[in-house]
Amino acid sequence: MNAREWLAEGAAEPDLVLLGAPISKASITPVESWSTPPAFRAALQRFPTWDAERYVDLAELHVRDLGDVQGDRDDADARAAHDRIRTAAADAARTGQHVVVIGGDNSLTRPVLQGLMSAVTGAWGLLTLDAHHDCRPATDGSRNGTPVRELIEAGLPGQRVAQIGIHPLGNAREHADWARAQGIHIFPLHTVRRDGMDAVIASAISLLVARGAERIYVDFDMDVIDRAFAPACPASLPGGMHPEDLFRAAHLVGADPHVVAADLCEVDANADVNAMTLRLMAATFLKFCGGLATRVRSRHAT
Ligand SMILES: [Mn+2]
Repeated sequence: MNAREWLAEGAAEPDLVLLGAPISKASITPVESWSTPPAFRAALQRFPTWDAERYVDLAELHVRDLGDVQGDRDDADARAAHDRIRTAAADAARTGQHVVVIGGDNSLTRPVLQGLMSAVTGAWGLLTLDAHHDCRPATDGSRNGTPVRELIEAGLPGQRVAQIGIHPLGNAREHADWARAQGIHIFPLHTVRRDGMDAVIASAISLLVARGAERIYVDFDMDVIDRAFAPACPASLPGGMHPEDLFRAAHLVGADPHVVAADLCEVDANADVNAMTLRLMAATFLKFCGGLATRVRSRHAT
């Protein structure tokens, strides 16, 4: 069984539900990230369900693909699609134990997390793997550069946000200053390289939990990866994170009991080169699922 067949299993009581959010109208640069969810599913066909490094079979995880929310291609802007995504995320949280959303551009993170917050009570925290702070002011509405600022301005405490992979040349000074002033825990790329990803993930999660986070949402903005490996991300940069570090992060957050949902976003399948970025996105999702499988394995065994 390949990973695409596994995703199509349609489990009655899913450990994980997947939702596609094919939107692109909120992107600051003109992109076609609406094209990614079906291409992502097709890329899964290239992978087995067996993770040899972690000795875990993803097939132990019961999964249901809920399909794609209606996107924004026929709309003037992303607002109506954001509302649909918010509702669909809340429904998804009532359907499965864990939720993964496949974008689409990064503006989806705000409606997805708000939908989850409305469906699942408790104090939420946000962990981003992103070259950017995404703390631009939403003066022109929700964009792919505004979700973290919008969430904080809507009440998410800045100290319950951690950001891993911030690029040295990826952000305007005023956005970096705003992020720091909110108390966001920032782990730039050079910190990942100095301390290693395992230590950074442990540190980020323990900081969020110490500030009261009971449930953690992980935003994988694929543009955290070096542009040489992620040509289909409009804002990926040279000198970015290497795939093996993102894979380590994805497994570790998947295995952490605080983590209940994630998104993977900012890939424009129509701009990809030889499916490089799509396969990177698919592998990141599978590493996350492998971490999750180590958790449900112990639950199914009891
Ligand atoms: Mn982003």
